[in-house]
Amino acid sequence: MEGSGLSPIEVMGKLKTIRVADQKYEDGRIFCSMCTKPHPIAKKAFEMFFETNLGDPGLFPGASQLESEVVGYLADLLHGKTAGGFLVSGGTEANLMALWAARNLAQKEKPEVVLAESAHFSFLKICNLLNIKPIFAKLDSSLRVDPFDVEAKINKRTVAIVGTAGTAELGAIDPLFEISKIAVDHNVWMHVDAAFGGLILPFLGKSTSFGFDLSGVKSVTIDPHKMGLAVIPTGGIIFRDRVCLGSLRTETPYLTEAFQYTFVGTRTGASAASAWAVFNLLGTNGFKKIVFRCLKNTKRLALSLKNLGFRLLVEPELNLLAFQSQDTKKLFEKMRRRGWFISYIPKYDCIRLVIMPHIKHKHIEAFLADLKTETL
Ligand code: 0PR
Repeated sequence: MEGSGLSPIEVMGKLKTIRVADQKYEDGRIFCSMCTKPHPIAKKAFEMFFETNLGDPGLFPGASQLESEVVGYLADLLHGKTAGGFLVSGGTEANLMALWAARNLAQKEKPEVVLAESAHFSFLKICNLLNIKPIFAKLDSSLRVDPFDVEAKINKRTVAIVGTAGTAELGAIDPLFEISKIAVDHNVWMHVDAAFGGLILPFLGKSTSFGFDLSGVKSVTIDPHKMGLAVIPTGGIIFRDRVCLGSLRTETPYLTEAFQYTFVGTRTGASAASAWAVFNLLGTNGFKKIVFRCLKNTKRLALSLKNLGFRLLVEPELNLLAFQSQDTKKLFEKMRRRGWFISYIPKYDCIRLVIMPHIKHKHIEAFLADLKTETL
C-alpha cells in the first residue's frame, strides 16, 4: 500500500493486469468447477445491493426481503411448506448449520454422524469444529452409499445421517428414499447435501425426491452459486421446520434484531439480490433449458468417451462424469499440460469432468480432439 495512494486509473490498471492471470469460464477450459459464470443479471443485482448486510436486517429490510423470498423459492423446490432457512457463504457453511442444529437438538454425549464415504470433505471440517465423530458408511457397486451399512452404523450416539444428491466427486445420488426411511425408523435427523444437485434435479423432468417430501429429511443444503448461476458467495440452508432454528439462536442485544441464527454475522445482501434476480428472470422454464443443455452435452461427451474406448465409472445422472483409461493419471497430466482444467480423483483413479453452463459444444469437440491425440 502506497502512503499517498494511487489514482483510480492506476488502481484499475493494476487490477486489470493481475486479473489476466485468472482463468475465464467463457474460454471453455474449466471442466473441474461446480461454479460457472454468473448470469449477467446476477452481476447487476449484486452491484445494486453491494453494501447491504443481512446481519443487521433492520438497516436493510429490502435485502432481507430478497433473502426471505429466495429461501422461499428454494423451499418450494424442496416441497417445504413450513420450511425456513438462510443464504450463507456456500455448501460448507450450509452443511455446518445443519449438523450444528442436529447436534444441539439431539443433546447426546459423544455425538456421531453417519456419512457416506463419498460425502463432501466439508463434513470433515465440520465434525472437527463441532466435535462430532464422523462414522463412514460404505458405498455399493454403483458408488452410492449402501443403506444397509448406514443403518448398521447408527447407534445411541448418532445425531444425524447424511445423504448426498449429487456427490462432488462422481455426481452420484444416494438412495435418499431408503435413507429417509431409516432416519424415521431410528428417529434420527437426516440431512441432504444437495449443494450441487439441488438446482438440477427439479428441472430434469424426472421426479427424484431429495427434499422434504421424504419424511426423514430435516435439512437440505442447496447452493445458488453452483447451478443457480448466482454470484459467489451464495449457499443455501433450508430446514424442514422453522422451529429447528431455535437451537441456533444467539442473542444480539445491540443490533436492529434481537437474535441471530446464522454462524456468520455480517453477510452480504448482494448474494440474495443476485439469486433473486436470476430466479425471477429465468423462472423454472429458463432453468429447465439450461439444465437440459448441460445434460445433453454431458451425454454427448459420455458417448464419445465410450466410443474412444474409455470406461465410465457410472452412467452420468447429472452434468458430471468420470472416466478411466489405461493410464488415467498420465492422461490427466498430459491434458493438464494442454491447458485443460480437469480433476483427477486418486481414490477412483479417474478423471472427473463437470459440464457446467459455460461449456459449449465447441469446447467439448476441442477437448475430445486433444484427448484423441494424446491416446493415439
Ligand atoms: N457439498 C457438495 C456436494 C459440494 O459439491 C460442495 C462443493 C460442497 C458441499 C461445499 O460447497 P462450498 O465449496 O460452496 O462451500 N463442491 C465443489 C468441489 O468441492 C466446490 C468447488 C467449486 C470446487 C468450484 C472448485 C471449484 O472451482 O468440487
